[in-house]
Amino acid sequence: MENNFKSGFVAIIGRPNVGKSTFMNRVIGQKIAIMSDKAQTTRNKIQGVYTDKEKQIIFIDTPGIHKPKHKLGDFMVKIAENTLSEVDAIMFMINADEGYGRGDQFIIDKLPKNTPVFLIINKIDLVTPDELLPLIELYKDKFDFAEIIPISALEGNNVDHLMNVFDKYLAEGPQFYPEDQVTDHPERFIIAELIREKVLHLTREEIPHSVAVVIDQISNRGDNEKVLVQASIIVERKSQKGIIIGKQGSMLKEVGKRARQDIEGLLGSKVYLELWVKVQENWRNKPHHLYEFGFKQ
Ligand code: GDP
Ligand code: MG
Ligand code: K
Repeated sequence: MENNFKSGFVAIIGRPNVGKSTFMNRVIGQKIAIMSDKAQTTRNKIQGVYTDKEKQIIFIDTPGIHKPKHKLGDFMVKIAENTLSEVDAIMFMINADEGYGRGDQFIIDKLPKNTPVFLIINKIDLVTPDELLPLIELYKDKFDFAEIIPISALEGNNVDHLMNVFDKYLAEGPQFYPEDQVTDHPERFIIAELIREKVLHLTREEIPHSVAVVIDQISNRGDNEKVLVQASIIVERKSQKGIIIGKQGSMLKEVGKRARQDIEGLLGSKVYLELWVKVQENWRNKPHHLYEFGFKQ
């Protein structure tokens, strides 16, 4: 079994209300229902982890690319684009009973050419096959989709098929998350991602995307039910450390302030956040660090 185990990251994108959360809840199942409830109330990236005997898929949400009407900074979109080019596959979800819209064009324009994109036509329970075919033809012209798969996330039609199709696109890889730890581990990962996001937002071009965040500890402080989160921001060079700390610690303070607000939203409690910045040269080439930081190669 261990020999051929596959794993990978899949980004889910699409306009609001196309059924992304419904799909996640169906695929992830009851085990992390509580977790996915939380995920919907926040802007975090990790939506859920699917594990079976043969594979593990980490589904990632890329919020920056969801909101074409929003006044997004170029930088936010860039983060989303980078995420899209780093994953193993992209699920671009559309609504079977809605036509092609500007929101869809916005997303299609941002799709990378080097990552397989699945067009997922959701809510097929609402349409007839006659209505489905013209929609498929329309989208076929817009982009070179690796797969076009109609599903009903609500009723489950064709979802098993979709999960099998992923096998073709995943490489052999480790089980990043223990099967029975899905409620706990993703939370740590999400918190790390939230902190990393703030670093990227605030530091702009000077800091490459090679920044990693490790959660050292999450515990109850005992006073006022505050949760203590201790985390390290890992960079590759000393100069980067200086930038992240900022003048008299001002940058790190701002990162901490913004991250704390998001983490409080995620956990639903007051948070005391302690951040350190550490230099770890060349961490990207060390497999055990990749695992620890929740990255894939
Ligand atoms: P998200 O914003 O993309 O995460 O969309 P949600 O998962 O929150 O779904 C938006 C609405 O569409 C909800 O009312 C869902 O019940 C509904 N929905 C999702 N998938 C399906 C489906 O396959 N068929 C039908 N009929 N409704 C669906
Ligand atoms: Mg949702
Ligand atoms: K969502």
